Amino acid sequence: MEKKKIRTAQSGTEKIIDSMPDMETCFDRADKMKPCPIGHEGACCKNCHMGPCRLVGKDAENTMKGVCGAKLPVVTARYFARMVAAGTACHGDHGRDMAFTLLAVAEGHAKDFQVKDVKKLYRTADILGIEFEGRPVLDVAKDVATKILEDFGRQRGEMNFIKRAPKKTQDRWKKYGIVPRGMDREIAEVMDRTTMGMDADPESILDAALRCSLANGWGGSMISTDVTDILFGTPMPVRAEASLGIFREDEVNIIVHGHEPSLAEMIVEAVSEPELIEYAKSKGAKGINLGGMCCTANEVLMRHGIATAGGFTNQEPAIMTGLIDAFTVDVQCIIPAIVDVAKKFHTKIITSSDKVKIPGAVHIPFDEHIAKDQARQIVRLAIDNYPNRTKKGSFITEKSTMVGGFSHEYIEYMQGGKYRGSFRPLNDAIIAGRVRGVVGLAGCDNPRWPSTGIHRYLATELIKNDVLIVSTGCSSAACGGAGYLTPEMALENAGPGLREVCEAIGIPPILHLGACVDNTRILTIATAMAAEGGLSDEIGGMPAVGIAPEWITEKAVSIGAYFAASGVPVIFGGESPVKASKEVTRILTEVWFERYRGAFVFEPDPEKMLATALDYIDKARAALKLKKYEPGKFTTEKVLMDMTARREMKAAKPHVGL
Ligand code: NFS
Repeated sequence: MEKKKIRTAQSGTEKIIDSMPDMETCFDRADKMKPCPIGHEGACCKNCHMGPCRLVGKDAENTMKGVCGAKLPVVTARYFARMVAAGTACHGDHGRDMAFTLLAVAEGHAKDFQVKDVKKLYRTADILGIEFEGRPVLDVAKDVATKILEDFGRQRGEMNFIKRAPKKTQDRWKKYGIVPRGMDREIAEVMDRTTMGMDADPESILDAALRCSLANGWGGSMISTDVTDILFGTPMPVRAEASLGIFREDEVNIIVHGHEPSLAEMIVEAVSEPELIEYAKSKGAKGINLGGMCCTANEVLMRHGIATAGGFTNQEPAIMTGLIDAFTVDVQCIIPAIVDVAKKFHTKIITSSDKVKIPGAVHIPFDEHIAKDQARQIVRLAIDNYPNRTKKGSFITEKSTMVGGFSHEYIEYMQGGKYRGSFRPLNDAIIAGRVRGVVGLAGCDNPRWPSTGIHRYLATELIKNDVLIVSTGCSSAACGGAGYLTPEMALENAGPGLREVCEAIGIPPILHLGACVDNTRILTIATAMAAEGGLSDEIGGMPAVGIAPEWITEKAVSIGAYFAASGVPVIFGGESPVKASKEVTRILTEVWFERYRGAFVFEPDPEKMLATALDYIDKARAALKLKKYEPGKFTTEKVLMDMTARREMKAAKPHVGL
């Protein structure tokens, strides 16, 4: 008998796909569509109409040229750089939209939104050199929005948040000429350089790619994180649920999917309005149930405890439950196939951005001036659709509890309370060998192998090895759905040192930091750890690694590049998209490590990913002259700030959910 193919590590998702063998999903398409072996490894150039040129064959690196004469390393470097530019554009636009919303709020055009976190606004104003003491909040907000909007169109100079990086890290960027000027300029320049007849030096092309990526990490994405916190609140730990089991049979189910939380925040408010709940009851439902997908899910989960239905590969299976009345999408990672699946059910797909239209969906373009009314319109549409639901009951019942919402501010607070918050305990735990190192587990879940499976494998193995994990994007949905984002996970699965730290502070061994733009929270944490002392005095050299084991998007490549440039080695799963060129591979791994102390490594084998991550961590420990990591053997007896000690410190900040 032929062995059944496992499509995903999520049992609920697997069950729903199995129950509808005639329904096509991304897993079927991934089976049918074999990747083009030439493009897959970066050996195809289609940047002009003399081609596409395929630079393959024996010793292609040295012998093959495109019609224009471009050699293989140039072609491969261009391909990588263009992925970075596209990813930066995507995250950058997200930051731009958030900044425009803040400006609209400050100018009084977006009455449904407020500045919810005034302290964060002041902190951001302070970083930007904007006076805030004694000034009206909205005046400060206007200045902040105006100043950060300059980052997109600036032609010369430096982007505003570059100065947030440790001095040594900045010095490296200056030395190698990769300080970004303005986001739009860096994207345009990569596109320019990589057209036919332009830059023919792979190293120079890749420098431009790094500069562009920094415009994302220390620009677009960081702006997005900060403005989202300013408008909707800086996250604190909160309990939520995860997986396809979150839908309720007797309630109106609404999903918010995508990345930008502005409309989703309004929907969160609308679903608890008594009139709308009454309206739902008038249609026979017991209430309204809101859930999220992908990064919009992370945004509303962190701030409101809204459940997540999962990450990228759960989009179609979610609709296949037959229980979703309205599936609202904003921008990014929205697969057009959802409309085809929805046609077989009663689910209404609603697009809300003029940048994302899908034929067959209802289009309600988001307008911040009337945001709450639009949210109500969407909720009503879902309620009106509820009686059309034909599916009775649900056999997807498994769901996990999770704790999410560890902003970098909260992580600092939890290590000492409001007045003594710092990164000292974490640094000390690393120095002592209780915590071997830190891994940022991030990125997508991919239908090309049992989706979420590599996240699960790495998560469990890393914490067993006393590695603290910070998790973002669909990786946090993967871990959340597996039940890993709980303090109990530390007790049951973490190594002895990490378990002790987690128990003392009362945290899970995997901290949910938010959406993919919130990878910038990791940069902020690493910067704070460098400033705290005792480890590296720059981001490079920390016992820290980033892993995106199931990455899919160009955004992921841009993120990986800005981590590498900032000094963090990153390991990406799957076959390398630059495999065709040894020279490009050498630059990404060896040259970048030498210059920036970060690197971009592609490794398809999960066990080798783990080994490579631990190797980077152990080598960084050795270079810092820290004690060699040995499980259960710690060097110092420093007392961690435990829960009792923290309670005694009269912390004024509420402690939600833990
Ligand atoms: Ni990140 Fe967020 Fe998920 Fe991948 Fe897409 S949702 S921005 S790109 S698929 S992690």
